[in-house]
Amino acid sequence: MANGFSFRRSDFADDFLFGVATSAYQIEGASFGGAGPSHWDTFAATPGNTKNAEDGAVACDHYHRYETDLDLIAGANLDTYRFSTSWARVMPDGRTVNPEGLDFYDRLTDAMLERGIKPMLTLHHWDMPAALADEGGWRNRAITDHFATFAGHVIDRIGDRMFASGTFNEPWCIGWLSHFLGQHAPGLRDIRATARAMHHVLVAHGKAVDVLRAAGQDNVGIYLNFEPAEPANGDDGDAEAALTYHAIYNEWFLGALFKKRYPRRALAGLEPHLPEGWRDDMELIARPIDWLGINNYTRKLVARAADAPWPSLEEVPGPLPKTDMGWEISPESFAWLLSWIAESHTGDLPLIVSENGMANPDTLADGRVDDAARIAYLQAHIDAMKGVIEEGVPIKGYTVWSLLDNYEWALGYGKRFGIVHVDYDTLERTPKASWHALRDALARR
Ligand code: PNW
Repeated sequence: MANGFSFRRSDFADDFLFGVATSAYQIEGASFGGAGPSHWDTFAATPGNTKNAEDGAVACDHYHRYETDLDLIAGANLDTYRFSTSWARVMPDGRTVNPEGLDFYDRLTDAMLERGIKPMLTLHHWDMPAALADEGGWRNRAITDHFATFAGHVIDRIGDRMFASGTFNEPWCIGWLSHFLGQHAPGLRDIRATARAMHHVLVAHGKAVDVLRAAGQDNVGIYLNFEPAEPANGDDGDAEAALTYHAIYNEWFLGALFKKRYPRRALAGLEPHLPEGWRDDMELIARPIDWLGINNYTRKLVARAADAPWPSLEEVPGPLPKTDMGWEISPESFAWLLSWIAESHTGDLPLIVSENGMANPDTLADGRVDDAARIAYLQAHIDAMKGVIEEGVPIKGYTVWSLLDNYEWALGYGKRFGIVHVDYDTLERTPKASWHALRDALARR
């Protein structure tokens, strides 16, 4: 396997942006700087919810080490850093502002600019103040106004220096993964809660877009995650199941944002549970945005599960090589996805690949981490993306998940996604082979 990339920066347009992505709860250390408890702290405190009951209390201690981390970004010749602001750090009880929290993001922003790094903001990457979660979280429509208020505080403080401002990371995870599959906070398995969460997060997005526009933001977007779904077998039942999976996962949010409607196959199960008057929200949800962020790691094989309640489907293991997450590696599906999004929903709207990468059991030996598998994964996906760009799809940037090994949510610290290794005893950072390879590729013209 390769220990370098074959691509070079000059394979892409001069203004194409390469970067890395992280999120607040996964790296900062939630116990520092006057942050309030988030629903991830309370979720992790219940045994069985996360591996070894691990939480983000310390994580990578990025709160104190952000300058070192930004040096690593600049040192790899990267152009942009996709980071998130912690709602529970900025508003510890969900209602009062913690000045220390805003001060941190102000320092972080200036430190990016000093290093020539373009700040790409995610307002919310899952750490909701526990006080608001206790009031029903995404099930309660009142959350949409709380979120708009939070968005206003952040933008008033750092909006003037953002290159791009996105509202949400992965509404599917906030809705389906957290309220139907029960894998993320608040850990519910409830179709009614799911429908409401999947709608309210979009309403909150629309309200936040209005707040951002009123504050003068002109590069506003949202980050959605996608998984192309294919039938496990050739029979009609599996084909139906794959289409339903596709509707829930890939079309629900895109449909609302770009067509002011939800896909029929997903509505079949969710409509009875949506809040009354939901159709009246579609204008607000579909406020024009300036770009779409696309997160993708894998595809899914889907089979019909006749005995299960709606949506009567199950994921089945596929034949392709897998990452340490058990996720199949499929650059072909990634290429299909990028074309499909543009052709079916976004047209000429600029797209950013805002997460792509792999977990690998990277071990540190003699001060080196040889993550050749990650280099191969990234090269294959960058090649696939390049092919799609050549077909005319307007992809403007690519940010690798992730800068650092970090807190992988319910899977704790066991899954390593970083191009930089983190020793969780000493918190020492060691650039992996992929970091060195990226630095070299981005210097080549
Ligand atoms: C994304 N799934 O999460 C998140 O944006 C990151 O915070 C995370 O670390 C990264 O991908 C790697 O997992 C996902 O179960 C988590 O389908 C789970 C799923 C999808 C995305």
